[in-house]
Amino acid sequence: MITNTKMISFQDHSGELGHLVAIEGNRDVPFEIKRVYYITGVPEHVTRGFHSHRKLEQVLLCLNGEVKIRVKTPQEEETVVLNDPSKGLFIGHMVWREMFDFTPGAVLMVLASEYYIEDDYIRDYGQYSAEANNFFKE
Ligand code: T46
Repeated sequence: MITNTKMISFQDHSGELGHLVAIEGNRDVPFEIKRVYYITGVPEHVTRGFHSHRKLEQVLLCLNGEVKIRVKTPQEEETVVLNDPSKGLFIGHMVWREMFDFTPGAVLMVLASEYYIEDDYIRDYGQYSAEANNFFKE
């Protein structure tokens, strides 16, 4: 996995009655969960994201269907396929992300370490490269 990302496996309580996955802040994910949001109904060929966060940490889970997440730093790049609701992609500070190839009916749920703050976003790749080169040098 590239710097500041990792896969997290959650315990899946499966049985004849179906699946139950429980996620506890500061235990199953490495932060207190302050916000949850989900993305649905993304048309084919649409790519979302194209930004990084300075302070925000998140875990992305695909609860239904499949979605691909491209994560990058100025030095590294990887595409992670999310299609198992018991596995989450942790994305830490200063990692650029793009979400694409949503299958019809895909549900992308995101657990976030902070409330929504637009100033935490870096949406321009040139600005991101400059800040990230500095950040990863330290
Ligand atoms: C991320 C990826 C995985 C809010 O008002 N509150 C919120 O909590 C969020 C997440 C978004 N918004 C508003 C801001 C925009 O007007 O919803 C609109 C769409 O947000 P955005 O274009 O940033 O959505 P994505 O899918 O490109 O990115 C989102 C998150 O914003 C981002 O933090 O890491 O999902």
